[in-house]
Amino acid sequence: MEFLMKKYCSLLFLFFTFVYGNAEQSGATDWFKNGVGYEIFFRSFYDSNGDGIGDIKGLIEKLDYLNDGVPGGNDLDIDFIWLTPIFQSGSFHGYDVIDYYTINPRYGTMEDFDTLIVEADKRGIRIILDLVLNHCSHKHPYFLEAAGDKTSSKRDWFLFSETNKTWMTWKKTSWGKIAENDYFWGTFGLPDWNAENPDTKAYLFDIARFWLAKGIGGFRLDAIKHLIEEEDNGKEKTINTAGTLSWLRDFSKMVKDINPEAVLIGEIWDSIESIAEYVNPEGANIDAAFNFGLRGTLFNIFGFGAKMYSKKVEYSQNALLSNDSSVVFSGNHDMQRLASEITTVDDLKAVAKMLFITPGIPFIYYGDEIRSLHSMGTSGDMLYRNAMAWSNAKNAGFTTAEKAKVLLSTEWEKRNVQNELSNKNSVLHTYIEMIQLRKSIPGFNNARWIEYSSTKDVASFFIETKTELYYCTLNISDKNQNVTIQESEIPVKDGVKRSMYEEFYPKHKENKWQKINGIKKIRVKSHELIILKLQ
Ligand SMILES: [Ca+2]
Ligand SMILES: [Ca+2]
Ligand SMILES: [Ca+2]
Repeated sequence: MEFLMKKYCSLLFLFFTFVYGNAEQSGATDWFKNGVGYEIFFRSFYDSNGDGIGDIKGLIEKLDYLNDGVPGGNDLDIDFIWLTPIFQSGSFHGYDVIDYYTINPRYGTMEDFDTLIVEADKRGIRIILDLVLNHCSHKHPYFLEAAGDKTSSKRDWFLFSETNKTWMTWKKTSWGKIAENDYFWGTFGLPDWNAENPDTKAYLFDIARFWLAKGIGGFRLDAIKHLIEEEDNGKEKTINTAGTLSWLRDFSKMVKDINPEAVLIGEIWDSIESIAEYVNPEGANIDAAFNFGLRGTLFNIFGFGAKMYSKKVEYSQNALLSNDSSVVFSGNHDMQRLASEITTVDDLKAVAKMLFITPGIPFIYYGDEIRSLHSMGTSGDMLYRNAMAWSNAKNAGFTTAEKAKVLLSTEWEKRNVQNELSNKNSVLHTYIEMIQLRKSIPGFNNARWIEYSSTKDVASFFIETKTELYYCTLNISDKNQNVTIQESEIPVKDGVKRSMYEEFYPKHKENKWQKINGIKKIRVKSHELIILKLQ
């Protein structure tokens, strides 16, 4: 009950903060700021009761694969899990919530959820819930009431219009027709909340309070840049508005007042400059946001080249000011799977190395670590929200049902957890090794990346943590390459010129500090990562 205990301690902490000032506050989210995350598309992870749909008990059964509670070993040692929506909803994906206080009965009960929190906590894992604040289901009782009666007190909880006004999202109107001269605003076709209405705001805040009281680690804020729409002189602004930023600043304060350890991660699918507004304390003041630009470059790294990736990391860290507000990720439920683009095992390993040597908060999209492919089919989100492949048993070991109610991934007979675990040279073992490597460098998530001499084939850069300086080189090409470090070009750290190096990764038994005299030449083999620690 490690962090459930901490919950009570944090109340004490709040008291002392009040009395003695907030000098210690910065450590409250260290579990997140130093951690590694994993996204689960909930209904596709593991089915415990044979109905063909993934569920909470299924996730509990598989927690040891994610983190067995003992540092090291053949598990991923991840620190937090983002679950796609688990609330009562009317769809496959769950982003259209009907009741924010009820677990989708397909997934289990509230008791199951409470057990999940306890079982996760035993292993040092925190649960991050997907919270959809922008919109709800057409079947949400408040929307039914508001749409059915123009005099309803819930009418002002949504945005209605008598005309199909000109507001646009994605170059088309998002006004949905209810009846003649009666339209509702729905960015995604689902009714947007009028989040600015104080009653609606209080309702949405209460939902967060309820789940925080259950001991969750925080929220992933879905589609949050669309929260509040503004109109000025007849000209609409539907994304990244000042209203959205200030609403979130209030929301963040409420969350931190309840639990200073809880975190908020924004889905702002936008430029790095727009994302920066959300993590800025003067802006939305949330803890972190998904770095979509960086993921795009990682996905296409063999086209763009290693140098462009390195430049992009630098650009992003300069815009965000601090890397520990940048979520770097292998993919998510809205994107092409990594292994569909990057086809060879060696290339996938190189990409895993790049991901885990990038400062920020890393997230793995479930299945990317076992090279999961899309399902066969022509289109649709279900193709990459497919069943986790656990073994080469029936239905990839996902369900004992005759047929899974989610799609199975292509080549699951080969690409599954059982096979990847038993093969020491697998991509999964590279993920495990890279996570361990990352955790062996304290403060890595918030380190600075200093581009040095990258080329299209090789990323060569320095990593500067609070206390240490490392030189890293990663060859993403099929050929061996030579790189050099000029002693005179090593960055000065804390006023000290460093020129001694130790082979940090891979580690060698005969490892001794050596001097770089003038120029050090390094041969970096195809797909190899080398890290030197400098002093
Ligand atoms: Ca089930
Ligand atoms: Ca472990
Ligand atoms: Ca909205």
